[in-house]
Amino acid sequence: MGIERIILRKVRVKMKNPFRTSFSSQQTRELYVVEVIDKNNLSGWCESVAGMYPWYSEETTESVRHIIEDILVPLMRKSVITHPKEVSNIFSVVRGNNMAKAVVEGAVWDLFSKQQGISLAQAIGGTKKEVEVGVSIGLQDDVQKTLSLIAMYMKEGYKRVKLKIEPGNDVELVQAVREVFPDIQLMVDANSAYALEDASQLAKLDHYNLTMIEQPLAYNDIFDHADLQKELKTPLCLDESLHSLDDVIKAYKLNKNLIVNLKIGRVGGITESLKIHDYCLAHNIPMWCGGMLELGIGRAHNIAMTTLPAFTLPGDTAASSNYWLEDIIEPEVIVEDGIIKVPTTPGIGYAVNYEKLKAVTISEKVLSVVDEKSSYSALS
Ligand code: OSB
Ligand code: MG
Repeated sequence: MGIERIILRKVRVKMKNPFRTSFSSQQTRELYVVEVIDKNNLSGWCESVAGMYPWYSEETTESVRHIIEDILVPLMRKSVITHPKEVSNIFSVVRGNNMAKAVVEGAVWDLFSKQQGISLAQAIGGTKKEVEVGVSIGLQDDVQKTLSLIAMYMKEGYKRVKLKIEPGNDVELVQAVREVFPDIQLMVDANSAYALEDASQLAKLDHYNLTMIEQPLAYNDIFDHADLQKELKTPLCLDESLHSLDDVIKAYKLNKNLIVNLKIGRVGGITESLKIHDYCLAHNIPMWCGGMLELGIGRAHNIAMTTLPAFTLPGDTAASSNYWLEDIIEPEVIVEDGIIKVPTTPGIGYAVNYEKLKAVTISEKVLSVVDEKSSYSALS
């Protein structure tokens, strides 16, 4: 593919409002934006979804930088990359660190699509022209606030609402929402805040016609979730504990009611995501594309992923303006009647605005991918 260099830009951005889950409240994000540049000066883009602190998963903003700079880029220097599907093989000697792998691989996929002159959606085999999306609502100080947020999102046409819950902030919250919004597509996400002993409390949620309960138990558990499912009618969805196709296969073996939240970063990239997608499609496992409070580049990747046929449930890719005063892509991601029109221009289909990117960049590093000893430079 003629990849010559990678630029790592650390950006700092402030969200319009704090986003509170059972594990943290955050309003500032620091993340790496990765630009992969080829010998014709074409650029591919992706953004890291790792948090600043290891509250959601082990990875952090800076662990991602370390792994990219000190491990993944040196591996790339020793390899010839002719297709983005090869990148996950090259990285497979590295255990874990999926978000670091995914941000580099995602940028290579964007570059590849641009080299081919096709959209990223097309490059991965997606066919949908538009995708339906929902919205994730963080924990609020009072129920009224949640109700008015839902009213606003319903007016904007979002196809489903996901409520964050935590012990002490669950059944009454859902009950209050259901009284005002009896028919909306509603689900909850506990981000691992419960234990198997809480089964009877979680079973009360069965009365509210929820599409699913996302990751109630430990971030690294698959087994107990399957036991919990036996106590619940509402399907359980896994987020934190699915890192690969193997994890999905095991979770489905144990629980035929499984729903999959697919996050490209959490599973190590687009190639692994495609494997998971194909498995879910073949086994009729409902799936949807999760979100990690992304800027526009990350949203664009999620939109492309959602164009694949097994993504039958609305995902978490809200409009850029839901979280950001100003995005770094043009145009921003726009949601109308709960629908995003999938861009058709090459790659991710949104242009990075260098001025806006520069305004939020706090450090920048250029890494050469071409090595004297590499076969790539010997060939070129
Ligand atoms: O559990 O899906 C999650 C945000 C950060 C970390 C984990 C999660 C979330 C969200 C937000 O729910 C989804 C979004 O990007 O809108
Ligand atoms: Mg989740």
